[in-house]
Order: sequence, then structure tokens, then C-alpha cells
Amino acid sequence: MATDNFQAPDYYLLDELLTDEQKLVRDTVRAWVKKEVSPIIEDYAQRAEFPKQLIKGLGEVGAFGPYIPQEYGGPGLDQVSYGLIMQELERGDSGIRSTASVQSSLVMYPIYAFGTEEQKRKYLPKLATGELMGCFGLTEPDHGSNPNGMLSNFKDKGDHVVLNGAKMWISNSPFADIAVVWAKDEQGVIRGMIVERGMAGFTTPETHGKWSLRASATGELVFDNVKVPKENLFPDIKGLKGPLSCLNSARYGISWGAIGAAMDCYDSALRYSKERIQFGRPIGGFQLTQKKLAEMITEITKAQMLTWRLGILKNENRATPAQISMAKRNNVHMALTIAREARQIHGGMGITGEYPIMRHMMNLESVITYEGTHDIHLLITGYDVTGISAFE
Ligand code: TGC
Ligand code: FAD
Repeated sequence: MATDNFQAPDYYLLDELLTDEQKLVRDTVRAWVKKEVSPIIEDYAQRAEFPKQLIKGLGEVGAFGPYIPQEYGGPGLDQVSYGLIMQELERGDSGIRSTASVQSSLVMYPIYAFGTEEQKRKYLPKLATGELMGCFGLTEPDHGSNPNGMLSNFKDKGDHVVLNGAKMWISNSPFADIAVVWAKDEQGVIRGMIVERGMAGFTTPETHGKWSLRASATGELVFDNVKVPKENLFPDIKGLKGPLSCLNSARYGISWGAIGAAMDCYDSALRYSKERIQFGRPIGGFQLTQKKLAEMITEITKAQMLTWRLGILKNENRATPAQISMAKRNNVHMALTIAREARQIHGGMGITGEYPIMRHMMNLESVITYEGTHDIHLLITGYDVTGISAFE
């Protein structure tokens, strides 16, 4: 992308609902994305490479564990600030937001919520700066939407456990220093543990050939009789609610992130519609283009309201998993629809890297699948309102 002229839409003056601190955080990350992400991201996406040099800056702007308390090296921000950071990062690229989501919600959160004091002190400060990077292993080749069926398992050997199995589709795995891994014990109970790069029998092959999230590194986690010290296990959390609690935090962040991608597509389409002349007038003057733009800003505004309210509920510890599912599902679908419409408005130019549209659109095809697919979130809402599970 040559120049980043992004101007954030705020149709309902939502800025007035934000605190000074939240606005400062948002503006800091917005400026960082303009300076550090926008100039390089298209090139990295085209080359299917994660821009590792951004890690330090992500740590500096507070994108790693935004709500982790300062005592453990985090910025100690509130949940709306966390959401705004994810929004701004995904405005740049979903892959950059993915890296921050995984580090924050899927690595730092479980260590903070379920870890021992020693684990927290050992890992969290370094994860907050990016000195250590982490990944999260839940999905397996044969168990995606249904993680309860996982086959990864470990056996108790006294002072350590022996871990076997494989995880697939793991963001950040090719370069992560540690992995938060979920596996079953000998009684079939799901437990979490921290596996470190360098442990014998642990490998992280990279997944190639993605048409989506090309600027994010994805890979496997393979465990072949890996000896994991007992002190690396989370002591108390048992069952699927462990990993699903982490997903609540990540899904919440994604519901904000998707707005960022949608805002970028809308902003680009709006500008293009005023500049591009056909039939002697700007294409933005045609009713069909205006319909597209009007629907885009309506949906973005609704999504902004939804997530802001969800953020307030989260700050008060009142947000339910089903409310988070609704926001993740609605906002990612909204963003994907807007990306497709924005692509139409850009005509042929919309398929090129001159504009961010196609990259956002392809990225969002992953975002609508990971952290629970579009249909799984619909079924979570269905369960919540009827009390009858479609999964049993
Ligand atoms: P179910 O019987 O409903 O529940 C089992 C236990 O878990 C509890 N629970 C939750 N706890 C916390 N948060 C939630 N959201 C929870 N949902 C359920 C539940 O209360 C129960 O607890 P207990 O104490 O009674 O045992 O479980 P189920 O097997 O029927 O499955 C439910 C289902 C399908 C909704 C769940 O499996 C699911 O969400 N599947 C989707 C899997 C998924 O989202 N995977 C994501 C992998 S990570 C990822 O994609 C990272 S991408 C990152 C990036 O790059 O940004
Ligand atoms: P499946 O579960 O096989 O689903 C296939 C289709 O069947 C979907 O449309 C689904 O909605 C539908 N389906 C399944 N069950 C039902 C049902 N009961 N009713 C109706 N329809 C149903 N995982 C991690 O653990 N860590 C990561 O860091 C991570 N990063 C990822 C990065 C990328 C780029 C991608 C693409 C995925 C990542 N994932 C990660 C995995 C992701 O969470 C899974 O892909 C997702 O949960 C879906 O699982 P699946 O791909 O096996 O699809």
C-alpha cells in the first residue's frame, strides 16, 4: 500500500463514550499501525511471511496482554482498551492482530488465570515485551469444532509427564518459544501445560500454501514422547472449560478486531467512490454505490455499539460466553460482507495489492473459521436461548 490515508468512521460519536485513557491507547496503536504496519504489510502478505521485526513494537504499544496487571509486566488496561488495540491492529492486518490475540488471550491469560505463582513470574513479564512468544494448541487434525474429542495425551511419570499427540492450525507455532498445550491425562481429563521449544521430541512444522492470513505464521505442534516437568502443568484447571475460558477472551478481542478490518475496507471504498469517475461522474454518485456504502456504515456502527457494550460488561465481569459468541459471529460476518462489497466498489483495482481490500477479505475467511466457526457460534446462541444443546 503506497500511502495510508485511513480515517476512522465514528457515525454515532462513540468517541464520547470512551475514557481519555482508552482514546490515548487507541490513538497510540493507530499511529503505530500507520507507521510500522501499513508500509510493509502488503509485501509480507504477498511473500507469505510474518514480519517478526514488529514483535518489539507490539510489546511497546501494550498489545501483549493489555489487561494483565502491571505486577506481572502487563499494561494493566481495561477490557475496552484491549478491544480497541485489537481493532487498530486488525485495521492493519488480521495476521498482526492474530499474533497479539494469541499472545494475550491464549498464552498470557491462561498463565495468569490458571498458572502457579512461579509460572506467572517466570513467563508473563517476558511475554509482555515479546522477549518470549507463545502459541496455543487446542485444535487437532481430527478435532476442530469438537475439541473435547482430542487425542493428545500424557502419562504421569513422577516428577514429569510424557506427552504424545499432534496439534494443527496453530498460529505463531513456527517461531513460538513456548506453547500452552491442552491434552488428556490417563483418566481422560483435559489439562493444560506449558511446553518449551527445545524439549526433546517437540517439533513445530510450518503450514504452507495458505491463501489467508499470509502475514501470520501457522503450523503444527508435534509431541513425540516429550518429557514435560510437572511444574509446567497448570495445577487446578480441569476439563474443557480451561481452554474455552481462554477462547472467551480471544473471541472478545476478535469481535473488536473485525471492526478494524471493516473500517479499513469502508474507508478505502468511500474514498475510491469519490475519486473514480465513470459516465462523467464519481461512482459514489450512483444509487447502487451509495446503497453499498450506506449499508456498510450502518453495520459498522451497529457492531461498534455491540462491542463497546460488551466491553463494559466484560469490565464488570458480567459478559457471558454466549454474548461473546454473538459479537464474534456478527462482527466477523459483517466485516467479510463489507470486504466483498468494498471489493466491488474498487472494480478491477480491488483485486490488487494497491488497496487493502482483497487481503482483508482473504484474512477474514480464516477469522470466520477460527476461534469457533460461524455456525458453531450460531449454535452456542441457539443453546443459550433454548437451553437445548445441539452438540449432544
Ligand atoms: P460443553 O459440554 O458445552 O462444555 C464443556 C465444559 O466447558 C464449559 N464451557 C465453557 N467454559 C468457559 N467458557 C466457555 N465459552 C464455555 N463453553 C462451555 C461448560 O460449562 C462445561 O463445563 P463443566 O464444568 O460442566 O465441565 O462442551 P461441548 O463439548 O458440547 O462443546 C461445546 C462447543 C462446541 C461450543 C465448544 O467445543 C466450542 O466452542 N468449539 C469450538 C472450538 C474452538 O473455538 N476452537 C478454537 C481453537 S483456538 C483458535 O482457533 C485460535 S485462532 C487464534 C488467532 O490466530 O487469532
Ligand atoms: P471442522 O470442525 O471440521 O468444521 C468443518 C465444518 O463443519 C464447519 O463449517 C463447521 O461449522 C461445521 N460443523 C462442525 N460441527 C458442526 C455441528 N455440530 N453443527 C453444524 N456444523 C458443524 N486452533 C488452535 O488451537 N490454535 C490456533 O492458534 C489456531 N489458529 C488457527 C489459524 C488459522 C489460520 C486457522 C484456519 C485455524 C486456526 N485454528 C487454531 C483452528 C481453528 O480453531 C479451527 O479451524 C476451527 O475451530 C474449526 O475446526 P476445523 O477446521 O477442524 O473444522
